[in-house]
Amino acid sequence: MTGNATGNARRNVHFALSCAKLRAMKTSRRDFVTRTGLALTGGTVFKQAVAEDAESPATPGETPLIVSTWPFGKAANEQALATLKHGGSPLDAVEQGIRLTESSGNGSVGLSGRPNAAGVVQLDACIMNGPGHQAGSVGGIEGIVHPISAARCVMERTHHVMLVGDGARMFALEQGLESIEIDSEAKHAAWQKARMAERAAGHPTPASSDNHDTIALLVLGADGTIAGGCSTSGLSGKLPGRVGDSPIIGSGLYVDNEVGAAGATGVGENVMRYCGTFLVVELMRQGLHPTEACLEALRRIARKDPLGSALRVSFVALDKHGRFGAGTAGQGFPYSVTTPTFSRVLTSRGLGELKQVPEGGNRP
Ligand code: SD4
Repeated sequence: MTGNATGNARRNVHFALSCAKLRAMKTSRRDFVTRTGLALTGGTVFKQAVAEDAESPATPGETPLIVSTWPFGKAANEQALATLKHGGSPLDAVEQGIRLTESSGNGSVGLSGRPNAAGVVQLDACIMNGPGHQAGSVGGIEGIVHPISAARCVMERTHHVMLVGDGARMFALEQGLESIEIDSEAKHAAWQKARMAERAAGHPTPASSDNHDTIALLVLGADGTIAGGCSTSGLSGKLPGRVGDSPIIGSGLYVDNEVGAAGATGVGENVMRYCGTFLVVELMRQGLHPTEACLEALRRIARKDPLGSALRVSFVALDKHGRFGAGTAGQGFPYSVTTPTFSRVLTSRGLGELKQVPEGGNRP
């Protein structure tokens, strides 16, 4: 579903953002050293001006602090910051930031994301609120414009944590969330056409392991509360019904208000077998800096996994003290960091070289 097609589709009522009180924000300045480095996204190596997180101060930082995956996370971070400035809570900020990505025409997030093997876009999302350790999630949801808002509704309006498939869609419709009609036949035809065009152009087919990205967005509020969210269309060409790590609490996302938060992007099968973000947060609990926690979690997974460090997995993290970081199993991955005085795409440290390898999972 393209942005245009979304625009043409029939829409239902918009989700109303819940209200929250204005929080004071500190505005201390921090210097970041920038340099040129290599970054890897979707299997493509590119150059950009970056600041390596190894150079960011390890002292308690400026808040609010917003950290997210990939360069497209920067706009989401800035939306999240604006939400906080207008009196929203960290949870509101997470939702609004991710909603921006979901409706931006992003090729891997929202209805403009990657279709599955049947040509249908099935979306995964989850959200967590530090206070009360609340969580909500939707898996394999179809035709809902903002899965992150559906996840929030699950969290706030049901006794459950996760809804999937038709049940998730029916719930989202009942909640009045923005939706489109599902015309699987038309979608399938459009997908086939796009696939043939991609093949003719020599680009990767939708079934390629390089065609997937996820927004995971973490917010540390000025009041010290933490929230996080994650949203994706998942791996392109995935089996219908496949659910990745992104909506799984402790895999694609984990928030512990006493410690910090972590989010994941990459091949979900290589995250969800290890409770990846739970592991990152637990390592931060033991005192590791967010960068080191991300890298140590990746090392542990790599020691066990048949793929070794060729996992195609990256983590972002922040802690209660306002420190942040990221790590990747490859050569460095771009992630976005925003505070009231700073908003930039940085490049993480990595375990090593990225190789073109199978996706992994149970049958690597
Ligand atoms: C998934 N983790 O569905 C997601 C996809 C992703 O970068 O993050 N790709 O497996």
